[in-house]
Amino acid sequence: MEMKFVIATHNPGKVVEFQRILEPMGIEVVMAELSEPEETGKTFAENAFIKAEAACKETGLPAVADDSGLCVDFLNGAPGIYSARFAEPGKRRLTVLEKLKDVPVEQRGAHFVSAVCAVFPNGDRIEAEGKCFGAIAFESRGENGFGYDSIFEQEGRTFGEMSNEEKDARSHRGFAFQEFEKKLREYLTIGKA
Ligand code: ITT
Repeated sequence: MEMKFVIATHNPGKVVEFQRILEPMGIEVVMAELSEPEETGKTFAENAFIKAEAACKETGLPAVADDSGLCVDFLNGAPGIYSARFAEPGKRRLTVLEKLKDVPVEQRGAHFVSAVCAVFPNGDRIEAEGKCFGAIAFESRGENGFGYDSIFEQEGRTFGEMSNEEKDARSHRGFAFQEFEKKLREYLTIGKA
């Protein structure tokens, strides 16, 4: 498909993932100097829309954003939409590990959520969401990925220990963009009809 999107994120870990997921779909990814809008939404989807809309308005180009986070069962879903603002920078993973220090394996369930939103200059929007389920490890393992990847595990391996392909095939963002691709193709087909 022939499509160009500004990627509305300031997170370098996400930039890498947006590029490697979107480019094989035939989507050209454009970087721009963007201001950081306040994420005042109450849901992942609302915050994704806020970021995509701001970037679209600033650049005049279609823009796509992701709002994501880690929801830990034992912490009643925290940090959730506050994942990027939870604890001090550099201490977020350790804070989660510390809070779950004596929590047994059966109670360490967690999931990641990614809400993706694209906004077009005419105001149209496409939304998609992905989730993936796993558990909080007892210690940080693996160097790949970013954010909470090294403490989130599935079948005994953390996302930090997986290759890019393995993560994308099972991650919240991978699933969100699979749905996004479907909806975008429909949108483009109908648009041309
Ligand atoms: P932008 O808003 O600029 O995109 P951000 O980092 O502030 O960047 P979010 O508000 O969506 O993004 O916060 C999501 C946080 O959740 C992010 O900073 C990570 O700590 C964590 N997170 C999201 N997806 C993740 C992933 O695939 N692996 C590990 N951690 C992830």
